[in-house]
Amino acid sequence: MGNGLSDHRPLLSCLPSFQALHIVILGLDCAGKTTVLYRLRFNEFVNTVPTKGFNTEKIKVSLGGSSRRTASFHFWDVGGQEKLRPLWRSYTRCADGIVFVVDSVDAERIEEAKTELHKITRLAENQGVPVLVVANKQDLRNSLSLAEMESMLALGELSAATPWHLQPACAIIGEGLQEGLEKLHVMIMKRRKMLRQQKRKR
Ligand code: G3D
Ligand code: MG
Repeated sequence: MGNGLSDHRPLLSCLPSFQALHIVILGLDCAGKTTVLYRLRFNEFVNTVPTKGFNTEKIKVSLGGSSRRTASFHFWDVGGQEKLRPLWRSYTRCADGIVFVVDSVDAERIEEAKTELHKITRLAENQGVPVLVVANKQDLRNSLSLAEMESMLALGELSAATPWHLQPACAIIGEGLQEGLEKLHVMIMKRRKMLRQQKRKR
């Protein structure tokens, strides 16, 4: 666990990390990013404080199925306050995947979430990087439905090159997180295969 207060680019993220996939967790402040990270890390709810820099954890995630396969993910949970968002780009530069957490009850700020999601996926270096959109806080009574989230976040308007999956979740109890990560893993592996094939053809 850590709450790095550095504004510098996480240089370590660009070094070989024993096959761990580099995953950046983004989203507006209070969406539940740190709760997601610590739920995955400790398999229990951890009370959070607003993230001023970033938190990072390497976590083995079970991919389900009968084969008991696991995958190593190196997560970077980056502060979501407006003044910290210009830093997102330095974390996504080497990303294999992005987890974009959205508060499903914060209808007032969903337009802002949409703008940030589209902005980060449009960057040249993020073209084709798979995105797991986590519709978090689905335990709350007035949460938006998945169909509403899909339309309000304009997921259909993301670049055709950007694979995405919208996953309902409750980070407090961990519901939906493993399922979402399995989907993200599949999208990342598909992309890697495609990139390898393209390289061979050249
Ligand atoms: P952030 O890292 O995106 O800024 P946090 O968000 O993980 O710090 O979470 C912000 C608040 O949302 C926290 O509450 C946290 O407990 C709550 N939260 C996170 N996920 C869920 C969820 O799935 N359901 C519900 N009901 N709440 C959630 P506090 O009260 O500490 O601000
Ligand atoms: Mg946080």
